[in-house]
Amino acid sequence: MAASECPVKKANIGGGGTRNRDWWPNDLRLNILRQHTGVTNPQNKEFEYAQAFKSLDYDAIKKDLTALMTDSQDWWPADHGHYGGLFIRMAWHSAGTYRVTDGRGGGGEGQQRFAPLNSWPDNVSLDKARRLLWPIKQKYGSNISWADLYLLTGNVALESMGCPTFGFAGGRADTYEADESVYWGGETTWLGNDVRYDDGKKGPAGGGGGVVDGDEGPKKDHADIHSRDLEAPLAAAHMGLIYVNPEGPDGIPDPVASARDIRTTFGRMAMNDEETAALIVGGHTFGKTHGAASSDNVGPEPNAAPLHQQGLGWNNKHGSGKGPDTITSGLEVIWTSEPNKWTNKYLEYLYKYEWELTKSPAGANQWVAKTDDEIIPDAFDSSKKHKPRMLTSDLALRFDPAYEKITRRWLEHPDELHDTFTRAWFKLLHRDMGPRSRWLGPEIPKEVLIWEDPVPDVDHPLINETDITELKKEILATKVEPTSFIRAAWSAASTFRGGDKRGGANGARIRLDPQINWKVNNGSELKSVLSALEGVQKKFNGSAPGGKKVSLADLIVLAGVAALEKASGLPVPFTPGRTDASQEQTDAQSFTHLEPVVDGFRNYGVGTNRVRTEAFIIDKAHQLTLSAPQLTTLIGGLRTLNANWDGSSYGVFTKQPGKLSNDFFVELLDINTEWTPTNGSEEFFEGKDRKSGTKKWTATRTDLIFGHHPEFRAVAEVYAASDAEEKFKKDFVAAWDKVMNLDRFDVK
Ligand code: HEB
Repeated sequence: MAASECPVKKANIGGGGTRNRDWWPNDLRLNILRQHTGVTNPQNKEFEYAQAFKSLDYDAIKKDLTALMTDSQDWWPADHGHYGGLFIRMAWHSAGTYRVTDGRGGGGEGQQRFAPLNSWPDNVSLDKARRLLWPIKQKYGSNISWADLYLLTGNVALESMGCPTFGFAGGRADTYEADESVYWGGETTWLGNDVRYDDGKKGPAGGGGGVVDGDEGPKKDHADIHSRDLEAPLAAAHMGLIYVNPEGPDGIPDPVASARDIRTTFGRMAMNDEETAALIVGGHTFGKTHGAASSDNVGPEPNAAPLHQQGLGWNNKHGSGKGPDTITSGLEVIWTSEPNKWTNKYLEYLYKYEWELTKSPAGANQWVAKTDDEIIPDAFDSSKKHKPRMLTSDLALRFDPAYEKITRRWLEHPDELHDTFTRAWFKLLHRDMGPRSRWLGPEIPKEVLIWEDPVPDVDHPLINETDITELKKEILATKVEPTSFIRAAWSAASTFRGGDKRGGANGARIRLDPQINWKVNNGSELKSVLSALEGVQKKFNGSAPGGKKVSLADLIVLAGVAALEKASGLPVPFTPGRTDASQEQTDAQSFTHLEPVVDGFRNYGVGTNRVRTEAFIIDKAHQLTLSAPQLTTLIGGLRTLNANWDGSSYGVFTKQPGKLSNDFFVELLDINTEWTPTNGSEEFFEGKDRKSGTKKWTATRTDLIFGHHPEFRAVAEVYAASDAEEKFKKDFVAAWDKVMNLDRFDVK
C-alpha cells in the first residue's frame, strides 16, 4: 500500500458519523453529569482560582481597562471614541442569561466564549468586545478569569463614563467547555419562539432529554402577543435573545405589549419593576445600536464562520464592515446626546418628545422623535447630527403605566435612578455567585443584600467532638424515627443548586416560609423532627460551658448523620458552623423557585407530557453537582433507608427498610423479577417473581431507570456485585456528606 493511501481516508473520524443522539434523539442523556471535569480543564490540579485572584494587581488591571475604553483600534473602531457602551452590553449579556427559575445561565462560568452563547444572534459584535480584551487577559493570565473579566470590564466602563458603581466581587472560575446543562428552548431556528409559547407542543426539550412528542400547536396571531405564557424556566422571548425583541413582541412595534414581555423576562431574572426599569434606562443611557444596512451583508456567526476568521464571526460586507458601517442588531439608534456620559438625558428625551414609528436603514421597526432637533452627535462624523431615536422596548418604559410611574419619578430625581440602577446592576452581575463567603477583591460592598440569602455570622464557640458525640446520643434518644431525621436532613440540604449556589442546609431555612410548607417536605413529619431538635438545642445551649452553642441548621444535619451512622454502622463526617437565618433574612418569594416539581431522590411527583420523570432526576442531580455514579449510589441508599417523601414503598427493595444496604441494586438486577406497568401510564410498576407470579416490589420510573439505561445499569452492576456491599456503603456516605456540605463555602 502506498504511503498516501491511508486506510482511514474514507472514514468519518474524530467524532463524526451517526451517533446515539441521532438514532435516539429522546434517549435520556447523562452527559450533563460529567461536565467541567479535570479532563477539560487545562489548569493544574492544584490550581485554585480564589488563590490566583488574590495575586491579581486589581488596581493595575482597572487602570488598563480604563485606558482601553478610549484606545480605539482600527480593526474595530470605538463609537464616539469610547468602547464603554459595547463593554456594558458585553457584561449585561454575559450576566443577563441568568434565570432564577432554575438558577442556571448567568456570567459565573465565562460561557459567553463558548457556543451557543458566542453565536447567539443577540450577541452579535460581542466577539469583537471579547477580542479587544485579549491583551489584558493575556497580561494578567490566570489571575483573572474570563468570567470575572467580562463583568469587571462592564463595571469599569460605567465608572469611566461617570457612573460610580455599587461595587464588584471577583471569584468566578472559568469553565473550559460549552455547558450543555441549560435548557434554552426547543426551537430549531434562531429567533424562533413557537415552542416556548406553545406549551412545548412543537419541539424537543434539552436538559436530560427524554421528551414525549406532541402534535403541532396553533398558529400565533397579533392577539397572542398580549396574552402569552412563557414556558418555564426560560427567561427570553425568543431563541437566541437575552430577553425581548427590541422591535416589540414578535417584531410588532407595540410598546405596551413589549412591556409585558419585559416584565415576564426580567422577572425570571429576579428583577422587579423598579430594577428592570432602572437597568434599561441606565444601560441605554450609554452607547448606540448598529444597523447601517441590511443584515444580508452579514456572514455566519462565530461557530459557523470559516476557520481563518479565528473565532470571530458576522463578517460584514457593507462598506468597511466596521465603524459607521457596523451591522449588529440592525437597529440604528443613539439614545442621548452624550452617549459616553452618565446623564439623565435618556429619560429627558423619552418624555420630552413624541415618537413616530420609522425604519432603520436595515428595515427594522424603531422610533424617531417628532422634532426638528438634530442634537445627537454621529459616532464617527463630527459634521453630522441626528434626531433622538428609541427602540420599541424603550418606549415601554413610558407607555406601560407601572413603568411610567417609576420613570417619571426618576425624571425628577436622578439620584434615585442612580441608586436603583447601580444596585440592580450589582445584583445582575453577582446574583449567581452564591454567598459572600465566595466573593473576592477590594470592592465588595459592606451592605448585605436580601438576594444574597444571608445567614448570620457565627458569634459563639462551636461544638467539639465530645459535644457532637453527646448530641448524637441525645438526638437518637428522642422519640423520632431515625428515618425521619434522614428525610429532614436530605430535605434541607438538597435544595442546593450549583447554578447559582443558592439553597442548602445552612440557615435552617427549611423551618421557614416557604420551605416548611412544601408538600415534598412532608410538613407534619418535618415539624415533629424540628420540635424534637429544638428540644435538644435548648437543653444544650442552656447548659453548655464557655458559651458554646449549636444551631438548628447544624442539628438538622447532625441528626441525619446520627441516623445514618446507626443505619450503616459506619462513621459519618460532620462539620459544625452553620447558623440559623431569620424569616426577615429570607426572600420567601424568591425561595419558591427552589421547590422541586418532581424529586426522584424522594420519589416525589411524576413527569409531564413534555419531560419524563427520569429527566428530572438528571436535572436535580446536576443541580446537586453529582456524577452519575454518585447519583446512582444515593438513589440506591435512600431507597433502602426508606426515605421516600411520604414513606411509600416504591423502590424500597429490601426486607430491612431503614438499614443501609446494596439490596436495591441486587433486587433491581435480579433476573427472576419481571416488571410491568400497573396503571397504564408507565409511571408505576410492579415486580413479580417470574416463576411463582408472587408480587415482590413496586417501583417508579426513577427506580427502574437504573436498570434500563445502560450507563446507569453499568454502575448498578458494580454495586449489586457480591463484593460491593462495603464499597457501596462507603460511597453512599461520601455522597451523602457531599450533599450535606454543598453550601459550606465558609469551610472550603
Ligand atoms: Fe440594550 C444596545 C436591546 C436592555 C445596555 N440594546 C442594545 C441594542 C439593542 C438593545 C437592540 C443594540 C445592539 C447593537 O449594537 O446594534 N437592551 C435591548 C433590549 C433590552 C435591553 C430589548 C431589554 C428591554 N441594554 C439593556 C440593559 C442594559 C443594556 C438592561 C444594561 C444594563 N444595550 C445596552 C448598551 C448598549 C445596548 C450599553 C449599547 C451597545 C454599544 O454601544 O455598542
